[in-house]
Amino acid sequence: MSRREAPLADRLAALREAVELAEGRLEVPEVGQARALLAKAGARAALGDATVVALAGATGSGKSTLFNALSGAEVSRPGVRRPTTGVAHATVWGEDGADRLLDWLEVPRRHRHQPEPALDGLVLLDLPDHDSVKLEHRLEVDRLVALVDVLVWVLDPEKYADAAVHDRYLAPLAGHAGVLLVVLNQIDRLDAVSAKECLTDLRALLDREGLAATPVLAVSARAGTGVAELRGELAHRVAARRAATDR
Ligand SMILES: Nc1nc2c(ncn2[C@@H]2O[C@H](COP(=O)(O)OP(=O)(O)O)[C@@H](O)[C@H]2O)c(=O)[nH]1
Ligand SMILES: [Mg+2]
Repeated sequence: MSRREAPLADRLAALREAVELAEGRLEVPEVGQARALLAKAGARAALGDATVVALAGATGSGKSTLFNALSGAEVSRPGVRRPTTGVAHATVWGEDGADRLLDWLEVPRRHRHQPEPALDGLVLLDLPDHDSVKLEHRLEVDRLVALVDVLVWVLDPEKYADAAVHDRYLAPLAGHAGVLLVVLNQIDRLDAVSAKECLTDLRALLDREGLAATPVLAVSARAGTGVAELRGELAHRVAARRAATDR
């Protein structure tokens, strides 16, 4: 097993040891940063084995439509107010500890999904737009991106190659295949040939960024295409995290 794939608990133990050794000997900011990371990981571990998945993307990419498609009728029912744009919105599958976890994440708006065993333990967040004109919305995106377990980056056929997204959010996750899924949404807006070209181009772009192991899913949040496949990917991530924390 490569060092990168070592279980999180082992890597945290190694980091704790390094911080203890550095204490009083090394006066560099990295020691303080490592101490903060250990505190964060410890607090999160005490909140159970839920898998926090965030839908991130640009304004109009379809995050909220996809959030509703995954969350089911009770959220998207007409008359239920759409998520406000500056604050993340959560749907929770299963009960255990999610409220304490969402308090810790500072996500106030919550829905509970009906029981669905494959996704039990999933906490899904609809994030603000990463490209919002409002600074506080962008800061909220970055705060939550740093805390979640899995990022589902929602791209659309126009802006899928946006360097701001790839350089800032996707490329830094190279080598961490388990924490990222890429969705090419609005696939219904392309004919079959253009859809294939767009997917091939996006795949090549991600491969060049070191993200060859990251799945790309073609989705239409509006028509429901690919949503079942996305649920399947999320079920895998939930099961993997449960297995890792059950050790
Ligand atoms: N054709 C099409 N339109 C979509 C799709 N997903 C979202 N939209 C539309 O795109 C617009 C923006 O969607 P929204 O979910 O609010 O995007 P957000 O800003 O990322 O939350 C809305 O008018 C949606 O109806 C899709 O898969 N196909
Ligand atoms: Mg939205």
